[in-house]
Amino acid sequence: MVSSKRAQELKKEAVHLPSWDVTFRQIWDLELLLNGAFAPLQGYLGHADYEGVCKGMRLADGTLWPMPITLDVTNEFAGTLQIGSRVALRHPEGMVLAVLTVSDVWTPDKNAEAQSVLGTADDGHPGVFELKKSHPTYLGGKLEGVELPTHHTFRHLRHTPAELKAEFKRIGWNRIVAFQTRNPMHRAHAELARRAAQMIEGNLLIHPVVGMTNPGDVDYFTRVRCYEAVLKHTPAHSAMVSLLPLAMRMGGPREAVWHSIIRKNYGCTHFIVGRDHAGPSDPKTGKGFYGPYDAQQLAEKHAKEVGIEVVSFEEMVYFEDKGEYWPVSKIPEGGRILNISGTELRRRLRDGSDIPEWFTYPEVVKELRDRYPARSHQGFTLFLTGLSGSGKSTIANVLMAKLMEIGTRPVTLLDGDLVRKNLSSELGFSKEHRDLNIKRIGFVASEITKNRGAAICAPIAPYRAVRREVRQMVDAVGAFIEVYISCPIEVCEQRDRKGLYAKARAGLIKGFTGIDDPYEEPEKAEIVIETAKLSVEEAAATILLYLENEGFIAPEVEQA
Ligand code: PPS
Repeated sequence: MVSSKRAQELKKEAVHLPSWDVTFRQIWDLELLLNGAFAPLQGYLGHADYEGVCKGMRLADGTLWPMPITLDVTNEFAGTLQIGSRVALRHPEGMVLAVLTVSDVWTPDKNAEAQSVLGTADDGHPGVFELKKSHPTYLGGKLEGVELPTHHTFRHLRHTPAELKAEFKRIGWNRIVAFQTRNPMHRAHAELARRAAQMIEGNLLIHPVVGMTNPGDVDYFTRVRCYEAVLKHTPAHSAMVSLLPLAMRMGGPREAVWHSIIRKNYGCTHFIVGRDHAGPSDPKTGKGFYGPYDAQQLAEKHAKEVGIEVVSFEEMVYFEDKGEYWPVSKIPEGGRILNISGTELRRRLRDGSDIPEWFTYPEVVKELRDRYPARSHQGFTLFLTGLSGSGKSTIANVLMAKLMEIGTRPVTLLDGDLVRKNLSSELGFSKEHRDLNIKRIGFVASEITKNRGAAICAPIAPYRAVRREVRQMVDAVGAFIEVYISCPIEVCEQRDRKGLYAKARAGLIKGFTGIDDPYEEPEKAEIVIETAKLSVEEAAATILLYLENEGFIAPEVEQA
């Protein structure tokens, strides 16, 4: 960050500079570059540093740094720049946050980056997915910070590294163990963190990530209220909470090393690394992308060089015979243990069933129940995808009528043709426009879902990646139910209610889905309807049955 005098000069200079509006993902990196959490970085990595980091976790000068931090931009924007160009980095609302002096411009090989940094190039890994989604050209260069992004939530829990260090000094803490988390804390986590503080004879910093975490994680508003509740159950003055606005890459071992450097920069002397630190699991197999203790081992290996002590912990489980939490390997043979997995907890919330006191605190249960009401009170999106003429709209209309008849939620139909007349009236059928169209539908559907309504979408949505993006958007606020309206192209073409297939065959429409444009079939749709075999009524009944079985439609007595 520069002085206020220099900031004024930079703001004046920025009027004449090319501007880059930082994306939702980039804002977190920028904040931590500017506030010193990413020290020793002074800006975005140049090409040589980037190569060194990807290949061997080191900057060109040999300094340990595990995660590539670069600014990804479009080819068009990069084309307007030269080495030495200055770029104003702006908040999406327009404020100048920093000025970048470009030292390097290059096109990365994202597959190679993913493979070396995250250990896989599989899109099922959320970090790989985000990486591949980012813009194609990277910029490197030093930054001059004008203004840090402002946060309006939980301001009392926000600190820059310098502020946190000053706070530690003020309250006389000199041995501090940081606990990283992206989940709500339950008794097992609180116990683990308490033991770590006891072991090091120091204090505890609960340091949750509130930037980008794993898709599907509990939103940070809910989580932070849970952390504050946990704090009330810890001895006064022994622990504190501070929020870390980090965009995680979910990179397991490398992420753990990165996290330890960040915690060192925030003034911590110790850092807890538990089982599966920042390790996502493969949605296809359910297995972790990394071994459960890989992250711990790599963090331990580099701890000395980082200058922080890693406090390694294994999984804690509830030892019923003792009524206490113990590390799983210390439980004697035949000892009775209790554990509730994340999946089981979600099930209990969904069904409204009991969440026992040994597992978590009553305040945490209340927060989670408010945030995740039983399914019969949740919003959902039914996302019908399939070829033109497969029957999406007809089925969607019948479904809308039935759901309105049931009457427990407001229902909105976002039919493909209708959307294209209103919301997406200026769009065509290129891949780019189709993706934009689906993102818009997804955005509206997620708003409806968040407000506990039912959204029925019926676009072709031919591309898998954007359907997955919409799924993530909606899943974060309610339920996303993908319904593949499957119908052989020959049958759709025979029906040809709008005469579009005939036009496409005659070459009057170019890029028609199924004829000379792709349709990527869903791989994991919740429901598959074969409209060549079922009537419209049967198709709608199948979908309603699914909603009933999954608890979205409850019996009338329960609704009351
Ligand atoms: S997409 O790909 O999801 O954005 O398409 P969508 O918004 O559902 O719009 C599809 C409707 O537009 C008509 N139409 C075409 N479809 C596919 N390809 C091309 N080139 C095309 N041009 C026009 C067609 O009537 C689709 O409606 P449905 O209801 O699917 O038959």
